[in-house]
Amino acid sequence: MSIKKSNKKVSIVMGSQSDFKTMKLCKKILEKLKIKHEIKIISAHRTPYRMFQFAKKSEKSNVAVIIAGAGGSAHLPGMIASLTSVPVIGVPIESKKLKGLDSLLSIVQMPKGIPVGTVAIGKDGAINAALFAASIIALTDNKIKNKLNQWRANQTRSVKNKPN
Ligand code: RP5
Repeated sequence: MSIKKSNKKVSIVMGSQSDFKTMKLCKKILEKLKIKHEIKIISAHRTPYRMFQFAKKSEKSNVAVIIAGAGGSAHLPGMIASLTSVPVIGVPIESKKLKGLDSLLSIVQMPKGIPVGTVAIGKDGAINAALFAASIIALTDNKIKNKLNQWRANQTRSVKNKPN
């Protein structure tokens, strides 16, 4: 089966401005891989109508993957996933008091019926969320597939044989 260019974009959303120091790493990776994306602050509890409108519109807006970062009682990824069939990847933000364990458990423990793909807490998670989104887009976009393979090859090359 030949893979065609899909021209899909990734939506990066987060519950607060304070999440951006983590979520900007998602943006950085998507930029490197030349994947179209948008970035927004959407809070499930502070801006519930914004969240509803965003999620409902996502299927018609050429969004292939939604990456949602949230901290604490992190219901944003699950709430968005309940409103759209676009795949949602949740990034547990490292919270001050519980170091992100609260965020991780909130996101990963979705009851059956509405899945949210969950990555590691904090910056590693943000990077992996972008790479995972890239893998999903690469299924239907050869250019992105090549970019992703190149990125991985560079990573492999950067690992030294011996420590110094
Ligand atoms: C969550 O509350 C956000 O995702 C953020 O991680 C956390 C704290 O938000 P701020 O008090 O920094 O705005 O909704």
